Amino acid sequence: MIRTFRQHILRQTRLLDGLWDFVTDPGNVGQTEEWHKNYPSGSRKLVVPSCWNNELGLFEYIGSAWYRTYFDTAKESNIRLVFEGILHHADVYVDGRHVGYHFGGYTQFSALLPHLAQGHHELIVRVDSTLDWQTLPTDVVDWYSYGGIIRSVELQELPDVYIDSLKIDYELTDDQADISLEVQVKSLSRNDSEIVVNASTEGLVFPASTVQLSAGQSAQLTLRGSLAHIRKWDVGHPELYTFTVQAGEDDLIDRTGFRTVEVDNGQIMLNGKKLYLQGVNRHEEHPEWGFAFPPKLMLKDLAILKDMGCNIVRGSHYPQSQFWIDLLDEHGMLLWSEIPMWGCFMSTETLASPLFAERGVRMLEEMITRDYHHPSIIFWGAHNEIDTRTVEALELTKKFVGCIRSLDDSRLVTYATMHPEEDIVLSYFDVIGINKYYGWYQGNVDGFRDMLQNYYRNAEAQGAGGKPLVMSEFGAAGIFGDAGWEPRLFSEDYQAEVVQQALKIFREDPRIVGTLIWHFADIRVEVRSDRPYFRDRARSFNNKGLLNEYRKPKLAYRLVKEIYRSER
Ligand code: ADA
Repeated sequence: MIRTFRQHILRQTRLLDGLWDFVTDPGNVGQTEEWHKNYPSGSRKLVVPSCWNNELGLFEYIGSAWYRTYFDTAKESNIRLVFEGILHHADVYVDGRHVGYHFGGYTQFSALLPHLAQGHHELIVRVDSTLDWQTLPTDVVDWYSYGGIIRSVELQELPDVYIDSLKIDYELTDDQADISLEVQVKSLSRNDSEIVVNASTEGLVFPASTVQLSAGQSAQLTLRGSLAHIRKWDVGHPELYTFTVQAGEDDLIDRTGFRTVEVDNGQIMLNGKKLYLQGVNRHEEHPEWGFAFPPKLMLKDLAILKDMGCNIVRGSHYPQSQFWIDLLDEHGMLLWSEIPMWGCFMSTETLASPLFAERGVRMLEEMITRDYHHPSIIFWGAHNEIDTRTVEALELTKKFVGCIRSLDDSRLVTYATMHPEEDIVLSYFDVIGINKYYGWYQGNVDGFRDMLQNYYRNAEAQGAGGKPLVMSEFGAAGIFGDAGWEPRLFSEDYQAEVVQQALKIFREDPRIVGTLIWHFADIRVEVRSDRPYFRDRARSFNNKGLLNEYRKPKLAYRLVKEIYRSER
């Protein structure tokens, strides 16, 4: 995987990124003609990872496509293929055999091939970027419907007994951490085995444990230890601890940071101190790369966030790549992480769909399992702008929040509501996020004041009055370079005025604990002549970025920087 640090020294890994064969399949004939066995001739080459829509002639292509590459094994080996992100449906075939299916473009999955014979192997992936009313996101999204293998593909050679997962948990008492490591080991061996499991981190060697495994079985063990005088991870103080686990001939390296996050008296407390959140929403998107966002540009985006005075970024609206989250860990920047719930505000049919709910729960599980150790993540976001006035939303909320809390009780659970005045799910969350666009879709900026009073009344009535409130989205469109003497709609001046006035209102309200401006940079939007959506998106972009899509600052950026860097 593309991480900022090495996850294995013993386990052999290699990236399969590079030029793959690629052919689109608009009629879906590939399945009947069994392209997984007879890959069609005349295919073109495409770089993995990338989005195919960034290639000439494929800009508007939504549908299925077939990718092919090869890999060699020098001896019979246990192979695990790890796919970091494929938009959206993926079927994986090795040497003509179907070895896995996954839905969900922003979470990783793997295919396991025990005892794969020595030789030259063909890997084919059928990718389908089609979305509908039961997918996350749905087929109506305020971003571009990119398709493809958007993140890296890694090949791992596993020993016969290997580490399948690691979960690092800790309890903090002052500056002491009581740590437990839950290690899951699996055997692919045809014989019984006995292995020793060791683990260590800076200043601590865990007592080793011996595990007996019957052929083909798995086992879970917990290693415990305590560390005194720990350095806490905090905003701007990215203290990280690296854990190395070795099980027989396999190893796994991961990192975490020690910190607490909780709610007290209507405030968010990080390491026991009141936290005021200043941030933006950010899509991991760029017009040249789509969602296959290059690491080099991530570093620059992070530098821009820091320059602006942000301490948090919302990963709108899907799990971000691990490289980005590693960088946030390393720079002491907070993250709100969520699953791609978008397009469910128009009807409750989607919310009531069992398939939709099942997919959402699986995505939550995949996101939380993958990203559990990142200290930068303080919020899990359950959903965005669903119709939270309805019983369907209430039922889905119970499922999603129940799932999150069962997997992680060390972080806060939040969501973004567009119906704060009538919302009936407030009591399920630790922190409430409000998305409202006074000054853009609704009246003028002063409308925020009445809306907030109505929200507070609704929250009181539901027994949720004391919950911390974050303004999770607000803003206005401003076309880069359109500046003048007066703040006309769509000008940089107008956008700057809306954002500045809104921030003033929010910063004066003691019940608001943070602001996340929509949006970091302009993003490409799918505006199609045959559909009624997003017709106001000039240039086919959501122009509410403080920067344009090439990260050039607008007037609003400079004002926000001044505000975020000043005392409240
Ligand atoms: C919503 C949504 C964003 C974006 C924004 C806008 O609040 O969550 O993804 O679409 O509105 O620009 O209208």
